[in-house]
Amino acid sequence: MRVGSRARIGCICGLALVLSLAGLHGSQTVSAQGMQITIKNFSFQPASVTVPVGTTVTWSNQDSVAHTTTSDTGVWDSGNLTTGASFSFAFKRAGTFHYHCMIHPNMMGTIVVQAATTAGATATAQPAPTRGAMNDLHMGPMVMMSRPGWLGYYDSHKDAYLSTDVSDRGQAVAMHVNYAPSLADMPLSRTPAIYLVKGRAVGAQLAVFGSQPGESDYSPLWREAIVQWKAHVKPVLLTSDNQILALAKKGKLVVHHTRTVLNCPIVKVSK
Ligand SMILES: [Cu+2]
Repeated sequence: MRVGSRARIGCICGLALVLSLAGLHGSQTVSAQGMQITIKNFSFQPASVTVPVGTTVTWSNQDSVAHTTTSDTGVWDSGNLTTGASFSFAFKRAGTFHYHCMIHPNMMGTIVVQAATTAGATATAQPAPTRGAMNDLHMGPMVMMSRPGWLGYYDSHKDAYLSTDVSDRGQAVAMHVNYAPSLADMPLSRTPAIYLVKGRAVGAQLAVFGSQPGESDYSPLWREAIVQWKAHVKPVLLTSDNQILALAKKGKLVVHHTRTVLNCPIVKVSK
């Protein structure tokens, strides 16, 4: 829900980290020997990766249906990958390579291939590119790091976010994030909602945010609202909180507001 007068689109980099989230796509992980991308739940996971030149990227299909990994510009095409099948491609030149699934064109991904000197295989200390207040606070040199991220909807566009801590122990284990019970003490009024669809949903469903950076009520601490479609209703793609609340009013779905708080900073806002 848009609360502020204008959404401020700009640098929302964290102070200490430069997260090389490429574009607006999801997560990334870099390993020295190669990059593994899983095709699962009708998505490329991670959807965006940054790798050094020379990296071999391998896609493995773990879905029950066939998919392809197909370069938007004809650089590679796996053909149909059935369940359990994989395809590898060695990236010999730097550049940004967008790709998709031929069968499900809404499945998209990006491979950013960087000159070897700029893509660290592990977190590497780099000289801070700018001098400023943070250097006066003795935070040391900036480091580059890669970590998983996700995409979520806010007012019908996609934002990229991280998930780092949750107040529920079971979810912490399931999501591989920190268990932080004290997050639940955050006042309700200070935690905008993150809507998570449970059970039946369309394949491309993502989390839906009730705010984003630039809005007056934005906070990286979100109160989980669980959305469930009524049994007789055919799910549609949910992309905004207004849409969810309108459908709830019409009796199409149920929104269950929980006391669980998630720390999910939005790190990239799209227009
Ligand atoms: Cu597909």
